[in-house]
Amino acid sequence: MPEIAPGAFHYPSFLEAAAQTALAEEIAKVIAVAPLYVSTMPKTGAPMSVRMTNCGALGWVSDKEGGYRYEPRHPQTGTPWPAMPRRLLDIWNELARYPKPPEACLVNVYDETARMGLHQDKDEADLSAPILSLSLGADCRFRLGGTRRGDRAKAFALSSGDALVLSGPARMRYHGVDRILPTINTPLPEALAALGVRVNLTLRRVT
Ligand code: MD6
Ligand code: FE
Repeated sequence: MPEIAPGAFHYPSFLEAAAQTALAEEIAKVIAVAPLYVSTMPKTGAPMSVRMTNCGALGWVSDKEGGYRYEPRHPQTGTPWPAMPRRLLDIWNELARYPKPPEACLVNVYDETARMGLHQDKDEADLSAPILSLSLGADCRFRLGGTRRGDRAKAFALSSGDALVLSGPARMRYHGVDRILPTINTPLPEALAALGVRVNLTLRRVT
């Protein structure tokens, strides 16, 4: 039932309210150590509308000169990323069905106007590992396309507490966030509420 396309699993309300609050508190601690930053696009240097940080051994970064890549340190503080909370490793073990632990957790913070263009996650050396995402706060309209950019996409809402796994034949599907849905709004838990309206975490195996 959660399999919405071969290899793509959507678990609505996977995290109940108390688990969302506990996760938000841990992510707030991550952000306190590894402040949110604005990434820029390769080549153009255009800023992304989403603010980011990471936890885990590696973090996803992007800038004009270096492009998309994983780095062991925060691009502004130069400090290693904070450890991945145990809670996230447990969720990976429950949902990812992959023998090795995630090495990176990208934290994306959206305000009401932020979006994420259609993309493939392909900066990981190990493309056989799934990517697992968790959403907190406002609903968004999420678009899941095919493995070619022009393929027909299906759009659905990702809501607070939802988990999404892209694995196997779905791992290289294009996807993005069309927009935040302001009307059907779950506020972010208190610990994160000052930072934006929606937070998405993506857990990745990199090497
Ligand atoms: C977001 N999510 O929900 C962006 N990528 O804000 C992603 O880009 C994503 O949800 C890979 C797997 C699951 C995802
Ligand atoms: Fe993605």
